[in-house]
Parts: sequence; structure tokens; C-alpha cells
Amino acid sequence: MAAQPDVLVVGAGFAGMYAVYRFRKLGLQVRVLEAGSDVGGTWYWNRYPGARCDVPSLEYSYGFSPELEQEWDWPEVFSAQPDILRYANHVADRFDLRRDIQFNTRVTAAAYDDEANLWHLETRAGEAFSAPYCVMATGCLSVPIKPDLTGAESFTGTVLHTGLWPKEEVDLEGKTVGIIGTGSSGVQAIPELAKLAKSLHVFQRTPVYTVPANRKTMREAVQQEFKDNYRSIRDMQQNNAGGVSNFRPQRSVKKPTPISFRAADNNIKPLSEQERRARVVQRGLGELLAFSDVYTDSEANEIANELFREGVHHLVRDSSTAQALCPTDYGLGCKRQVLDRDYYDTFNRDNVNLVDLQATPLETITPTGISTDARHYDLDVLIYATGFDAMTGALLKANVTGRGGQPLKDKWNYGPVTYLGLQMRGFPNLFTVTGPGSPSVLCNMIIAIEQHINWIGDCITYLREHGIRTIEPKEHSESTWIEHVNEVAQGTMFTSPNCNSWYLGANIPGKPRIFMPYVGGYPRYRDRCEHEAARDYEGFELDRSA
Ligand code: NA7
Repeated sequence: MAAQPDVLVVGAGFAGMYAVYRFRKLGLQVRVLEAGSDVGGTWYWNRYPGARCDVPSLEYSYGFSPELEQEWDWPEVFSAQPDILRYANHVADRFDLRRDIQFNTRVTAAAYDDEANLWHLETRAGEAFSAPYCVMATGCLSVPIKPDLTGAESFTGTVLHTGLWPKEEVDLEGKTVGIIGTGSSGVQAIPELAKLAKSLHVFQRTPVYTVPANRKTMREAVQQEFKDNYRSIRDMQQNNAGGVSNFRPQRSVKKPTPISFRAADNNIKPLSEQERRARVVQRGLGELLAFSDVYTDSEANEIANELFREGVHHLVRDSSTAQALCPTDYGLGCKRQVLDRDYYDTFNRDNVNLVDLQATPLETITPTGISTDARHYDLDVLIYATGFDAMTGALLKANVTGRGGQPLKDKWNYGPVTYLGLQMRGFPNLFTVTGPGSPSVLCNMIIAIEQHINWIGDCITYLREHGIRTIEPKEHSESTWIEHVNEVAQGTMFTSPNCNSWYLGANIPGKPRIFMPYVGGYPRYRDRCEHEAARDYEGFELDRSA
């Protein structure tokens, strides 16, 4: 039997992988338990056609190893899933991470044992693991959900979920495919599925605001300029609200960098109608995202929404399809921005049909397809692009129980309560990575992950060096932090009353409506974490009775 590790880590996505590297450097014995058969997390599971990251790859990459930065080449500016997974595998090989990771191992329970001061983890296969510290690197979008649709089990064709896409190639040639869901995953998949399938029915409940993604291949000179400036780029990331440097190559660009329209004074309201339209015509729908007041002023927001709808009508030939694709009951900036490749143009194809579920509601899944109140659609393949139980789902699914057997689901009955998205009172020595109450999904995830793992590693080292038995947040720290997290989200489009996003848990019936990530910006958040470490974790209760 293997020796008891110092730290158990759940998940071998980018967080769990970096935890192995970092904790080893700190002299800790680490054991990672991962449900999948290999590394990569999100990028392991989300293999659907069209899956792609919405952060440039030179930024969405580890910064802990200058050698890694220099040796890795990205083929595109915004990478597709296979390239990101290839990178994850390279990192795992290069740093020999897999020897501390046990794959095909789903954690089904994590319980704190007060007396022994240990975390006991159980797996689906009945294995048991224990360690003094436990890190839940379980991801923010890792529990795919399917809506509870009548007859769903009766469908006899192939059923797929974008978030659980098979490793084996899915042959769609000659098939009639139906896809439910037009969030980020659906929008990315639909143009690719349309090319592969005989015909595609898109079942849409809520239309989306999506703008064209940057689809540039990487130019060698641009990549080299990034590589030459990586140290200052990493510093810039640390000081940017979203953890991106926005570094603009000077040497390798042929013409001078265009003047940024993202300046704080770049508002849509003061512009004339003609000027607004000219900007959109010249620069595309994405230009609407560059106006500052769109995110803070509901009038400005509606001006942009209307221009967006106009744009959709220009892009989609059939006017009733265009009309159905126009969002009307919520505004830009409420949900995570979706980026696409040819989404609207896909609806101009003869083999693609939009089914507007607001006009013709979905009634039942049948053995052969989907019935709406207007007609039946025969399908060979049914794809769910219906999202995730975001941010809290994976933590709750792991059946975490803290001091005195308190279930995490009870503590979070009215929404997630954490201090800094790193720890929960009543759950000593348990750490979460990019958890609710931290910048998390509002930040470049790799930057957020590295900061959390560094903080957790340093914290565990401190506890061990000072003979401290346990750490958990003080009650006051936790409650004031949650108040602050809520306060900074108020007044933003994220929390406007007509906004229903997964950030708010609104995609899950019965889930408390709380804005889960910290919107106050990564640098402000990081300062707070550093402040805690520098002041001997004064916001935490430390049990020195060891
Ligand atoms: P999202 O963004 O949660 O989108 C899920 C989609 O599924 C959305 O269009 C939903 O419509 C639709 N949905 C959910 N339930 C139903 C039912 N019952 N009927 C019809 N349509 C339904 O998930 P994604 O996977 O696309 O993206 C999640 C994040 O992953 C994304 O933001 C990126 O950060 C990566 P609704 O809007 O609820 O009406």
C-alpha cells in the first residue's frame, strides 16, 4: 500500500497538474485522483467539434516555467481543444506529472475526521485515501447537465453531450442531427456539425449574443515577440482585472497597432446613430463589446442590443430565422460572451434548420426524435449542449462533509459561502481552487489557478513549519467577504434583474440565485490573498494545539 500523502488533490485538469509540480517543489507528497483516463480537465472532456478557448493561447498557458514558455509553439492565436489538450499532455510528460496521478478514479466522498485531523476520500471503485490536506481542483464547468425532458430515456438513436464528448470519432455523415442548446458550446459546435451531418436541427430556447472570434493562425514573428517579452507579459497579467496582459506586439506587426477603442471614455451613448452604425459596419458586431457604458448603463446597453439585432438581420437571409436568432429579453454583458466562427452564416445553409422553442415549445423526446407542439423532428443523433452545474456542482457532487459531519450542501443551502473562494469555515485544511467567491471564471483561468495553487502551497508549508494543526476562515472573514462579493456584483449587467446566467446559477432549477465569481478584479483579489499570507493568515483561525 502506498504511503499516506501530505496532500490529496481531486482533479488533474490544469489546476491539479500544476499542484503536482508546485507541491513537489515544496517537498510535499502529493496524490491526485482524476475521474478521466488522462490529464486536461475541461480540455479532456470537451472534445466536441469546434471546441476552442476564448483567451489567446500565449496568455492561456502556464507561466511557472520559462523553459516551457520558450519551447511550446501554438499553431493558432486562439487554440482549438486538440491543441490545448496536446499542450496539457506535453506538460504532463515534460514534468513527469503522471506518476503522482491516479486516473479513472472518481471521488464520491470527502470527509473530515476531526480526531485524526485527516481528510478521508472514497472513490467509486471503493478505494480509500487519507491525507492531512485536501485540495479540490475539480473545475468550474465540470458537471455537465441535461434538462429533465419527458421521454428523454426513450430515444433510441445516439445521445451525446458536448461536455462529455467521446474520445472516439463520432461519424455524423449522412445523419440527421438535433442539438439542444445555443450557449458557448452549442454556438461553437453548430457550424462544425452542419458541415459533418446530412441535416441539423438547432433547438433554441434562448438566442445568444455571439460575435466573431479571432481566427488568425499564429505568425512565427508574433509568437517570438511574445516569447521575448514573456516575463513582462506575466507581470502585466498580474495587474489586469481579467488576468490577460493585452500585450500588443510592436516589432512583428506590419502596421502600427490600431488605436484601442476600449478606453474608459469610449461610450456608445454620446455617439450619433450614424456614428454608431458606422463603427459596427466597419468593425463588425464585436465592436459593440468595446463600449464601456454598455456594461453599466441600461440605456446604452439597449442601444447596443438593438444594433446587434440589426446586425443579425444583415447576416441571416431568412428573416424569420434572423428574428428568432435575436435576443430580446436580456442584454449584452449579462452572460459570458460567446465567440463564434460563422455561427449566423450557418443558418443560411440548406441543411440547417432553426427550431425556435419559444414559438413552438419542446413537448417530448420520442424514440425517434423530438416533438414540439408544432411537429415531430426525426433524428439519428441527439446532442445536448445544455451546459454545466457551474462553480458549485463538482464540489457538491463530491459529497464533502466537514467538522462534525456537516455536509457542504447544508452550509451552501442558500448559495456558496467561502472566504476568498479558497476555504470554507467548518472544513479545516480543505482548499478549493478557483472556487466561488474568487475571480475564477472571470479571469484567465490559468492565471487564477497558478495564483491559487501557489497560495495553497505556501499556506500548507506555513502550517507545517509552525506546527499548526488546522486552518479555516474566521466566521467574520467569511461573512464580510461574501457581503463584499455580492456588493461588487451589484449594478453590473451580470446581476441585472432580467439576466439569467450560469454565473448566477440560473440555469439549474432550484439553485440559489447568487452571483458566484468575484467581479472586483484579479489584482485587487490577489492583493487580499497576499495580505492574508503576509499577516500570518489573520483572517483565518489557526489551531496551534498540535
Ligand atoms: P450554457 O451557456 O449554460 O448554455 C446552455 C444552453 O442550453 C442554453 O442555450 C440553454 O438555454 C440551453 N438549454 C438548457 N436547458 C434547456 C432546455 N430544457 N430546453 C432547451 N434548451 C435548453 O452552457 P455551454 O456549455 O454552452 O457553455 C458553458 C460555458 O462553458 C461557457 O460560458 C464557456 O465559459 C464554456 P437557456 O439559455 O437556458 O434558455
